[in-house]
Parts: sequence; structure tokens; C-alpha cells
Amino acid sequence: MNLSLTLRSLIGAVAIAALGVGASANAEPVKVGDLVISQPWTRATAGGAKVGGGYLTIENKGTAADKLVGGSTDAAGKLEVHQMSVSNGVMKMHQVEGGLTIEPGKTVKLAPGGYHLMLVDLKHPFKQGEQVPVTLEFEKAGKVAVSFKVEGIGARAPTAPAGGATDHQHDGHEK
Ligand SMILES: [Cu+2]
Repeated sequence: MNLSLTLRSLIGAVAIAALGVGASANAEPVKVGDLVISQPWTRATAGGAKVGGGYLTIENKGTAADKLVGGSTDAAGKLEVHQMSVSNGVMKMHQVEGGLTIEPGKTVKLAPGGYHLMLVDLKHPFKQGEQVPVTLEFEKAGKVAVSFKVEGIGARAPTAPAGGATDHQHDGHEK
């Protein structure tokens, strides 16, 4: 048995537990190779939801392009890189073939309404305030573990979801 691996798993579990306690904790950016990954987040899911979106910002500080090709998580059957677009008011999404390119010197933001990670076949619902550990995989930089913070259902959604009459934007700060 591999003792160092066991120890690392244990430290990882403690770190994740600590993150869960500090609700306001703003996770530090994660570096892998020339890439800097910041603010990974996802949304709380309603009961029977089988998919969830994953959002994050990737900065390429290197001199060569890299690609986000996918990843894995214990929380879902598979993880895909998706692109969403609106056509005549209808949201459509499809898998990004071959991965999402991050050009050198550029920052790519995965956000609702655009590029995102799709967690397919969720093993359990996501609850607001939890952390979802995900391993991302880049073509050159390799694999890196990040933790997605679970925000509220519909958090930072650009538009009201179809049929979501009870999920309207609350504009509370101005009269
Ligand atoms: Cu998707």
C-alpha cells in the first residue's frame, strides 16, 4: 500500500472539510503549469436534476496554447466541455470537440450562457455552500484538482430560465 498517497488523500479530505466550514472563504487561484484557475463554481441542483454546470476562469500565463479537454469527478458519471449559444431565444448547447483552447496570454471564462463544464449523470444533488471536488484535465498542463463552490440555484444566470416564473431576478438595491 502506498502510504504517501493515503496521507495525501487524508490531507485533501481535511482541506475540503475546512473549506466547507468557512462559508465566505474565497478559494485561492490554483496553478498548474502556466495556467491559473480561479473561482470554480457550480449551482445548487433541484431534486432530480441529472446534470449540472461548472464555471471557472482560466488564465494562460505561458507562451503556448493549451486546451481544457475534460476531467472527472466523483460527483458525476462524466464531465464534458460544453458551449452554449442562444439562437432565436432558444438556448442550445453542444460538446466542444477536441477541447477548449486557451491561447497564451489570454483568459477564458467559463460562465452561464457560454462555455461551461457539464457534469453529466449527477450522483447526488448539489447543495448551496457545499464544495464539489473536480479534477480538470488539460492537454499540456495535465491534471489538476479544484473545488467547485456550490452557489444558489440560478446564481448569476444571465436570463431567467425557461418556465422559471418563480425564479425571477430580484432587483433590490435601487428604487
Ligand atoms: Cu452543457
